[in-house]
Amino acid sequence: MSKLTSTLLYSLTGAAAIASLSSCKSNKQAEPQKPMNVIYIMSDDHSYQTISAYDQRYIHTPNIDRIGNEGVRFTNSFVANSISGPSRACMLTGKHSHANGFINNSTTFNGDQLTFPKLLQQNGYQTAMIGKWHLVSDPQGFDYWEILPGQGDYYNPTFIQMNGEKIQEEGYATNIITDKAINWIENRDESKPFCMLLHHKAPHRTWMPDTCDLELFADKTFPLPENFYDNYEGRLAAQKQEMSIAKNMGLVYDLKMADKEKEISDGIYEYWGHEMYNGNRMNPAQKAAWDAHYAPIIEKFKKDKLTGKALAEWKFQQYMRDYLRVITSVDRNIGRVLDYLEEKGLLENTMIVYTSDQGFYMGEHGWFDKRFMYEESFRTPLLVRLPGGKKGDVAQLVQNIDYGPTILDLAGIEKPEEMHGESFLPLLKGEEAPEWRNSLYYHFYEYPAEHAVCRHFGVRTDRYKLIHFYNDIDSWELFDLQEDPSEMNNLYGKPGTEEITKELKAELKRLQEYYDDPIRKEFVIE
Ligand code: SGN
Ligand code: CA
Repeated sequence: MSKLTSTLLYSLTGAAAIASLSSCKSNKQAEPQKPMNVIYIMSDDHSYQTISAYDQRYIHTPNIDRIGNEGVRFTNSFVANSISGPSRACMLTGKHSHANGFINNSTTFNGDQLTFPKLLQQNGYQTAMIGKWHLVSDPQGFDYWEILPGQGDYYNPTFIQMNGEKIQEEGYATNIITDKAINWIENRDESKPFCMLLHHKAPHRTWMPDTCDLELFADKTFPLPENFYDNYEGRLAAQKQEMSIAKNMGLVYDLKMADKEKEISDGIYEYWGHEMYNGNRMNPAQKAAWDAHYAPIIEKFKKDKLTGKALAEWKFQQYMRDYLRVITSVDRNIGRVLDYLEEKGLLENTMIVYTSDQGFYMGEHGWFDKRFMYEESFRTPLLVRLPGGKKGDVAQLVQNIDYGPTILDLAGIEKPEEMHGESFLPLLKGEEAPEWRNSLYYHFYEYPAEHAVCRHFGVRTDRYKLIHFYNDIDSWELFDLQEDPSEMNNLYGKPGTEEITKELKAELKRLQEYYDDPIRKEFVIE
């Protein structure tokens, strides 16, 4: 591939060029530009399937939808590495995992490196980070931060404060994180623009609902995804994974069947399940509400003695109900933030982002969790409301490495060269689309580890996906997303795919060079 044609990926102008373009575009008297605030709301493991702006099968999320309805819904939004810490590091640094160093959840983030909040802070923004952080080292670049230790707890969560002190708050995490965020905005220094990162713990495993939401969806039966009983034929890594609802989702731990007699047992983190649901985490009122809901379900579950498919499907239904209850609380709390901003007149000068650290499986392929470069976990929801900006869908391929450059662009700060991502601000403004990337690069490293998803890297175009699984496995997968959106039919090596395989391998190789991923020296694509 020649150097010229290799600009397939980018010919996007830098922030400075965009600024100068827009400054000479119009000769009408420009309104005095208020600096734009930013509220970046990110949940943990929130699937696009469970946001009604994307999918109406399961739940109605009016408040999250509002962000998209009054702004932009990205229909092709992806992460660079589908797991929490790494995804957060990509988002903060604008760089792929190999370059920011946080490749898996056992890494410690090098907080001395450049991040977009640091640049905003240096340029007069007031910055804050509240909620799940998950990068081990203390946050840097924030005037204020208050974070959950590790994954944090749903009930009566502990927070680490800037002085290193830990405090335990009474209540439910999603409400408390929202309270803290609103409180910080309310008491900020109004002479400066602000950027707040509001990071929910919800809806991360074990999907514990707030007491007021426990009865929701109780009578609902959700349709099983078509490929719930996938046998993973032709997909070796999928055969090795341990994220199956039937086999790896715990009755006690995940599905709250923590009976006092401890008769229900499947060996999956049971001790921790009993600690969470029968230990001292909840206060008496919370515990009473919890038991009022789950005790009759436990009793019936014991009586029914389900096995095989009936048990797998019961697990799926319980999982869906709890997950959607947790989403209901996220949606309600986003409504609180929007109402607050509206009341304070801040909707006019604040860009609001809603996203997740990655997607999640709602039973597709029989799974929960994420990690794979398959669509459900590679994609992530992305809704952005920019005052005065575009309303509608944006279909360009965007990735979480683009968030930093976009927010910097909005603040008029030039993107540092080391950032891999690109500003999609022009797309948000509805300006004539700049030439945009035609392919995305992905690299997942967390193996061996929980859920046993093999290491892999790959490339996705608007139609095709090529993945290479490596380490203790050496396999390729090729999917035609147009013909096979559920990625059930691995076409790699099949007659007739030679040409497209060659093209995708060349593109993958080019991306590894472009982003300078050292894996290309260990594994040469041929
Ligand atoms: C925990 C979960 C896993 C999950 C990882 C990563 N187990 O280890 O199911 O895949 O987090 O999730 S749990 O028993 O502790 O819930 S991530 O979103 O934080 O990366
Ligand atoms: Ca996550």
